[in-house]
Amino acid sequence: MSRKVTDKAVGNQPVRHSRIIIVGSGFSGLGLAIRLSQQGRDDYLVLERGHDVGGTWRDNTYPGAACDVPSQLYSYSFALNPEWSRSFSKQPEIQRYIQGVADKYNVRDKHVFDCDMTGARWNAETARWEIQSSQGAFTADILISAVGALCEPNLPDIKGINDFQGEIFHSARWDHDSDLSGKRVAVIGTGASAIQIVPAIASKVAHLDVYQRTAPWLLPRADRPYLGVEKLVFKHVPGVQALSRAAIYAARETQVVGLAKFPPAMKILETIARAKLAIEVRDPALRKKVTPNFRIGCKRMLISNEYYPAISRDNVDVVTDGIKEIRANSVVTADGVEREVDAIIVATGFHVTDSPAYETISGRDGRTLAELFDEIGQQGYKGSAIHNYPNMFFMLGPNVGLGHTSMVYMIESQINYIADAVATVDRLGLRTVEVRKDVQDEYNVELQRKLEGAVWNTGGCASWYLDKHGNNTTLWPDFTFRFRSLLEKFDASAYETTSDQPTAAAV
Ligand code: N01
Repeated sequence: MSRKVTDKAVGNQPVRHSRIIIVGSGFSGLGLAIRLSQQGRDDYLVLERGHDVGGTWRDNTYPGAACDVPSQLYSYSFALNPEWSRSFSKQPEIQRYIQGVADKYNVRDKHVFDCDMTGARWNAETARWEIQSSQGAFTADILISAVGALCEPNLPDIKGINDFQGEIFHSARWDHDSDLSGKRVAVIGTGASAIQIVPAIASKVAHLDVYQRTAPWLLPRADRPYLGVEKLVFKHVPGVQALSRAAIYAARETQVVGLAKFPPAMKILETIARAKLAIEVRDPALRKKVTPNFRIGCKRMLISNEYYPAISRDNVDVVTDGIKEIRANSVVTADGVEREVDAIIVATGFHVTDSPAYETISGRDGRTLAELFDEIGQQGYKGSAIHNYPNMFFMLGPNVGLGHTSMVYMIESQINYIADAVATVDRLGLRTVEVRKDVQDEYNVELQRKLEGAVWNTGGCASWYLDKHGNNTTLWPDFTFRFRSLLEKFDASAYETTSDQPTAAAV
């Protein structure tokens, strides 16, 4: 821990140097910052483009936003919250929880808020990352990307969309000045965000058109408020909350059998989903429209008790003809029908495998991550390192995503690994550390082998889980406890290292 945070001027430009720079302060960046602080470090900074911690939970403020993983599990293991108001918390409560954790662990003063990283370039001579940002230049010995996968809104390339004269905004950039009451509204998309927005606005708009490209599978949402007595027990009886968390974890983990190992087992969930559809959508024509045509689990399974009743309302239409163009005040579908609207909500997801952030990071050979991924697809090692990007680690990198349980569990696994990596670099006096190409290649061959039979690859759907090469570069294909044990310790032997100290050797 020799090099600390310092300011120095290069020419007229002040350059701030920090031993470690974390980019992003959502669940992953914040959690890692807390761990570094707990290790007694103060030689790190967190650059956060927003004005607060929270990441996707700060940004997604659309009506109805809530988590589809129970809060007992969708929270840090080191900061259990006995005060959750319900089993599946809504966005404001989750955001308050994250803010509270940042305060409790006193890491806010390690943050530079409103600081958008616009570029990062590896300088082999100085063995440092040179970072450009909206708040000037920084350098770091170790750079950690914690920007997340669901942060860059994906705006659909629909003819005329820029000429629309009414209100138009993405689900993750909700315009709270907009009052949709009594208006004719279109929602484009029927993913996890849209199925929460539609019930939240259906009763107050005059008319709602839901533009569905692919019908999603929906399962029941076992959501309920916690009783006061339950909260008291969580708070005062040791072990009960941890036990509840473990039970939720174990129940969710059983889904891996069907999702990744033996997709025919997904029939059980499909039967439940079909029954729900039959009960909640009474109109046969509408039911036919919203019946999915792929195996459940291939795309993210959604949970809602309110979506089907909402689309069954008289003032809601599900439109399945593709959108041909958007005009000044209307949406026109492929069948030539023009529907007038006052507002359009674009709930079309995020740039996951083609994040614009990748264009800003240049590695050892000068290539950006975007160029590399364009050629070979998103590939990394343990979701945490990428060959050609020395002294750089990734939170939520390639193949860390999940469709069935809490991402916070994966995040904490990566925190273990990356915090240990940084400690190892210090302990061994390493100047550079870069994952070996042969190790990374072998890791990815094994990942893709496991994914071959998984429902995401074989279930007959198109999804953002697969990249343009047809590879699943987003999801972890196994039980999550295997990921946890794989990342328990930093494996320096998988890395090429150089050293300041001639005697240092990889362990
Ligand atoms: O985005 P999505 P999301 N024209 O990509 C459609 C997390 N999350 O924001 O299925 C017309 O899932 C697209 O159609 P299709 C969660 O991880 C969690 O809803 O590709 N339609 C799809 O219907 C989730 O997976 C929570 O055919 C177009 C929709 O838009 C992730 O965020 C809540 C289109 C996009 O669905 C993303 O969810 C919210 C086009 N050009 C989000 N392009 C919870 O925890 C896309 N679509 C509850």
